[in-house]
Amino acid sequence: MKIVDIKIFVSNPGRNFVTVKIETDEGVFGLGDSTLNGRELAVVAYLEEHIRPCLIGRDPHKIEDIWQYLYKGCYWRRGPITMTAIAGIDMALWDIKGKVAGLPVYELLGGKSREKIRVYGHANGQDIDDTLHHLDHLISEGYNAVRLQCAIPGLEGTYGTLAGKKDYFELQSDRPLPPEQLWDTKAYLDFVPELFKKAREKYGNSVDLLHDTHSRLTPIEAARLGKILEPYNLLFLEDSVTAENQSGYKYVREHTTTPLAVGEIFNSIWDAKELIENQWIDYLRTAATHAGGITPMRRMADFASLYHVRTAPHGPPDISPIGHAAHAHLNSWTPNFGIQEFIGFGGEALNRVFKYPLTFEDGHLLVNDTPGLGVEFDEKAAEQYPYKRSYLPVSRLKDGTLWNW
Ligand code: GCO
Ligand code: MG
Repeated sequence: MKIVDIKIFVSNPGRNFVTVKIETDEGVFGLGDSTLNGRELAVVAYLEEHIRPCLIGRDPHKIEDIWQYLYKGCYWRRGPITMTAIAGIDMALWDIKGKVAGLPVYELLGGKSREKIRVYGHANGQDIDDTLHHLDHLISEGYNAVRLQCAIPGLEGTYGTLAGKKDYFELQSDRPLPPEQLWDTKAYLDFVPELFKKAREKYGNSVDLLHDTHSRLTPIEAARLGKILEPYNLLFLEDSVTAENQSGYKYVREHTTTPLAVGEIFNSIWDAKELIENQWIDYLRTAATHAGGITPMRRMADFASLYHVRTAPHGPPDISPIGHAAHAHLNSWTPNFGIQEFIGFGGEALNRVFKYPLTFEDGHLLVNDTPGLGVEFDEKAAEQYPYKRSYLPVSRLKDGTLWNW
């Protein structure tokens, strides 16, 4: 079997997605996700100019060799552009192998370790009542683990608080320049414990709660937050600090028993090595789409399992249904799987372009047994939704200092 072409599709059915299609001489094709929010076209150029020519004529069954070839062979290892480009190729190759074998990808990985995949949803609001109202709604839909994010008084556009509005998808796909938002750590730390206090008063321990700090704190601030939140028994506190310097988590860890999660911007195991082997974190949030695909995610999960770290893959709307499907197959297999972030199946346009192999039931995702990854992609429909440049926001402190968004 030979690779005869690699096509790249950029579409915006609600937000931008980069889809890789590998075609073979036997007519079987594979699909992969190479979406890097806000930097999509850099990945497209990498795929078209620097990967496509090298793979034409190769045997698509050699997934490991192709992965090593793209990773080691480029000399400039790692980085989000390279690893997101490799991810789309790697997923497409697993998709082909599954289709040829007549087996879903989870069977190729070693078979199911569980029948269903536990997910957490997002409850957001403009104030605490609004957020808890959203939580009520998710509980009534069957969720039993929910991330709470609430607008901080005085901080317009606080991270994660748009989802309560119906245009969450659109707002994030219509930012031709990066919007600027205000950040104030003191206002945040003064406010956020009240959100969890009220949530526990209302629901007791009947629902698992999570929270994303989106890397806004220093280690000692994060340590303090973790400690204050201990009575509210979070499933995890996500991205409390940036992790370029992994030992930042040592200080958070030493001061709190609130479980810690990080990893959505990691693009290789090296970003997490110290975090894992020092047992500074509890959950690894790395995504297949941004870390080189299914092949390295499997290795990361195995490595993490040696240190009691569980996986909790990043599941935002800026990962395409193919990336979500890759996670579903990985999560079905991963013995040390923890929980999957999930915020629904997207809008009408998205569902016209992609068909998921997943269903939501009682707080869990179920993956069907279609061979390969199981996603269908309608190329004609995708053409109706052209790419739109769109950026993530940036954050500034009140005095103008640029901060972590
Ligand atoms: C999450 C994330 C996202 C990211 C987004 C960036 O936990 O889901 O933090 O909201 O900000 O994916 O592209
Ligand atoms: Mg996050």
